[in-house]
Formats: sequence, structure tokens, C-alpha cells
Amino acid sequence: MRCLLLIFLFAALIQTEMPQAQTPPASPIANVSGRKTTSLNGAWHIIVDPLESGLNAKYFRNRKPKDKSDLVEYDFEASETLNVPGDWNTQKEKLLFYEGPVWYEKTFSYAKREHTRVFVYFGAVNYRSRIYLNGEALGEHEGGFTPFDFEVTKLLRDGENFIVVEASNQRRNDAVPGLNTDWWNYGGITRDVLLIETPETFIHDYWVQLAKGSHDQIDGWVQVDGDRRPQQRVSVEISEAGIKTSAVTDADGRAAFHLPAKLQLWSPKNPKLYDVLISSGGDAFHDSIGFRTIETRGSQILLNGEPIFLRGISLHEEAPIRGGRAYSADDAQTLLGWAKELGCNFVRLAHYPHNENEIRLADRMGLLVWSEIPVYWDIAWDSPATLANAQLQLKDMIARDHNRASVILWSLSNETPVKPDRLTFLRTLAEDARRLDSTRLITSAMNSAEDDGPDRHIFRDPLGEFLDVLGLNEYYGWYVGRPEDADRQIWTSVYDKPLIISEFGGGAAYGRHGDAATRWTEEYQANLFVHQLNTVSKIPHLAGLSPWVLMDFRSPRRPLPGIQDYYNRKGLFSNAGQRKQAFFVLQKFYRDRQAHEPPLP
Ligand code: GCB
Repeated sequence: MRCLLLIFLFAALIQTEMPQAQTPPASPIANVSGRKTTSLNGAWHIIVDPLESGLNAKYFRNRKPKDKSDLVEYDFEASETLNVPGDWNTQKEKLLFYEGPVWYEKTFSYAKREHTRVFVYFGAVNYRSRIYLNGEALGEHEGGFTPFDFEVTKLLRDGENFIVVEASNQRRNDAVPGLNTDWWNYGGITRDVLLIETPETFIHDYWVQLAKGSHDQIDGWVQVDGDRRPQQRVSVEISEAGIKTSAVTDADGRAAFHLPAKLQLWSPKNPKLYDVLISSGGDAFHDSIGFRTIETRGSQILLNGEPIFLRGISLHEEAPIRGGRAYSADDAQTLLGWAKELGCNFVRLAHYPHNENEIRLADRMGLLVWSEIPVYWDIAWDSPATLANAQLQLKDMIARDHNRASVILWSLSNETPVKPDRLTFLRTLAEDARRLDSTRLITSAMNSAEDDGPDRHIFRDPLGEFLDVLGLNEYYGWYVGRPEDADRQIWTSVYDKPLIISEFGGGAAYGRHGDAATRWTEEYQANLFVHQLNTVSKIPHLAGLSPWVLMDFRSPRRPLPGIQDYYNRKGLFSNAGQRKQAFFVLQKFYRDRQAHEPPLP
């Protein structure tokens, strides 16, 4: 009896220690920009539904009264519209602070084609969505920054169709992120909506990258989807490098290949991309792929085998000047262009996966990328559903960008509290990330350095054991002490691993001037940067920096009138695109550093 009880207790312990993940759905279709698509962007009708009556009232049926006595209490056609992609908060003033469901509807016509499958693809909907086509449910999705798709081949009609989406940005304790963030909870269909056409059997995903640690071997696979997926011949061609190979898929539709390749390596100095043609049966498309290696050696990060210092900046996906969630190629161009002007070779894309167009631009511009999932501050560490949700967001982030040379770091989290259930959770994510992509480095941003005597700090967070690169956020001169105090601080780490100061910073309202001791002035912020750069340069394990933050961004936690006005003012740029004094301090620091760096191969 006692033995049984022990077994039961042990099983219960394992259950709580290692929550069981739900089986996640298949990853979204890769490389949508290389495929045949029809855009469903543009004006969508909307109904704001704060009391959540839409589901009971079946808004998804988009019903019209049958006759003059029929009661229907909604009418999409007569309702106002929102532009897709785009958040609702900045498109309609009355929705600036709105958190809850909004129903979207769009009517479109479509000419069906034989032997063609069609998928509806969403770049991102924040946060939870339910999708319906012609009155039928397609499915649900949770997670505000990763893509998803549903097959609609059978439900799609030749001629007129309507699609309805219920999007809700309601915050929840067990969601990812949880209840508290320091960014605006922009709701809505924030990225592109596309219909993707494919042959009946088609290439769903592929991996074409250098083998881990190798400069002259490509390791890859192609995953084919469809009834005829076994025994399909797939081929990969990089004509500029004289490479052409083919392989045959196994019973699951997967074909792996391994081949020698003589390639120019991708780097910030030479962001060389190759045109890669991938084909199988009736399916063929191109992608632009760069080839490089990324590893660590002790406290160094090695790009293509050589040490590199990451001259970086953190940024939110917030639209410069226009405001709201960034979505366009122009938005990405402005943000990354500013990072380049600052002297960066690296960007930390905080705190969630950014738009695919931004990562592809980083590939072209030669900016190294830290990409993160929104496991932020305290979340429901002991909830199996929360873990499954974070696992799915991680998997979809990696699936979307695993062919991008710019991405070198997958980040699991930001500033999470040190406690056992958090460690179990994040360790599971680290193991997932390593299994999904053994070629990139795994990191997290942490604020868990401990006091180690006066002005001494030691990093020994147990999470460090499961990471390749450690991210440390510290706010000397802003939340702790005065800027001058930063000079005396000594930071050490028990891990012989590269350390990135993933955040430091302070607030300044553009155009507000005073002496360097006066908060919110540009002089205060610039002085803080001088002292911070002085102190962090002395960290023995330092491999890079990504100060907080490129541009002012909206945050409901920042109400101070006349200064913050609901913006986090730690930007080096104002949200209107003006450069603050601290911008020039960091630019000079990066330029001087770069001048002393050995040239990269
Ligand atoms: C942090 C967070 C970041 C905040 C920043 C701040 O430590 O990681 O999301 O916005 O501090 O401004 O306080």
C-alpha cells in the first residue's frame, strides 16, 4: 500500500515538474513571399464586441434578414471598417485603450482552379483569434506574433466568399505574455492576410543551411505535404554556386540531403544572399538564403569562426512617425536604417517575434538578429497550457525564420523571476529550441544578477546553465542609483559564456533640456549612456550590447503628463523620429569600437 502511495506521489511529482505539452498543430507554410498568393489585405468591416455577444449571436454567419419581420441585430456591411494589416488602437481613437474582442469581416471573390489547394494565411493576429469561412469554423489560434494558416480548399466557393475573424486582445494570467507588459497591447489583424495557392502535393517547409560548424557542407531537408508525399523527387539548386542536388522523400514526405558547397559566407560586412530554387513535382519557388556559422568559445561569440562583438540596439515593432504596430516594408526600412546609422551590426527584436519582412531586411542589410518569444516577467509557470502555448510560439518563430542568416539568437524570455517552476518551464523551452535548431544560439534576457558585496554583482542565475549566451538587463542610473554610480559597479559571472548587456537605459523627452542631474532631460540620458558604456566595457565576459531602446514606444504604464503621455521615453529616437543626444553618444562609442575591430573574413 505504502509502495503504491509512493509511486502515486512520484508520478504526481513528475506531472507537476514536467508538464505535458499538448500536441501542437503543424507549422505554418514557409516562405509565403515566394509563393502564389492573393492578398486579403485592405478594408474589413468590424463590430466591436466588449460583452462577447458575437459568438452567441453567430456573427460568423454574416446573416442578412430573410424578410422584413426577421430579427438580425448586426450588419457587417453597414458597419465601420479597419485597415488590415493594422492595429485597431491607432486607427480609431475610441479603441486606443480597448481590450476585448472585435469581429472582422471581408467579402471577396475567388476563381477556383482544378488540382490546386488553397490556404488562408495570417501573418499575425493579436492575441487570440477564431476564423470562419462562409459561415463555417476553420479553427482558433493563440499567440499574437506568429503566423498560422488553415486549408480552405473545400470551403472556398467559386465566386463570392466571406471570411470572418474574431480577434481578441483580452489579457489573461495564463497567456503568453501574461497580464503585465511594458508595451501597448495593440489588438487586431496586425500582419498580412493571404490566400496561398499550392499544387495538391507541395513543399511545405525546408531547411537549407550550413551544417553545424562547417563552412563547406550544406545540411538540409525538404518537407512535402499532400496525399502523394512519399517517393517524391525534390531538388535544390543554387546555380550561382554551381550546386544542384536531388533526393527522394520518405513515407512522411521528408527528404534530407547533405552536400559539399563552396560559398561566400554571409556576414554584416558582406551580407551575401544566394538565389535558391527549391522544387518538387509541380511545385517550385525561390528563396534568398545566406550561409554562415555561429558558435561560442568560452566568452566569445564566433561568426564564421571569428570572434565578433555585437554592437546592438533593442527595438520594439512600433511604427516610426505614424505610430502603432509596425507592419510595412517602409516601417522596417526606417527602423533598421536607424540601427545602421547608429553603427550597429546587431538588433535585439524585443519582446516578441517581429514581422517576417523585418527579418528578411536584416538578412539583406547585414544585421545580426536576436529574436524573442513574449515570455515576459511573471507568467503562469505551473500551467501546462501556458507551457504548451509558449512551446508553440517558439516552434512557429523558429519555423518561420530558420533559413534566415541574420538570426543568430533565439531568446526564450525576458526578466523572469528566479524560482523552480520558472526554471522547469524555461529549461523545457531551451531543450525544444535546441532540438528544433541545433545551429543557432539560445539566450534569455535576465535581470537576476545578485549582490556580491558593495558595488559588486555576480550572475549565477541557474537558467544560465541551459543557455549558450547570457543576456543581462541592468538599469544603473535610472531605476537604481545615479548615472555616476554606474562607473563603480563590477559585474562578474560564474559561467564561462558570452554575456550581452541586453538592456540599460533611461528616459528623456526629446527637446527637454537641463543639467545632467535633471531627470527626463536629453542631458541626463546622454550622461547615463556615457557612464553605462564606461562600466559595461570592463565586463570580462562582454560579447555585445543592446541598450534600451531605439525609439520611444507606447506603454500604458507610462502616464506622466507632458513627458511620457503614455510613451516609454527611453528611446534614442523620439517616436516622431528625432535623434536625442544619447543617440550620438552611442554612435560615437560604436564607431570607435568598430575602428579598433579586426576585419571579419
Ligand atoms: C525592462 C524591460 C523592458 C522595459 C524596460 C523599461 O527591464 O525588459 O521591457 O520596457 O525595462 O523601460 O523599464
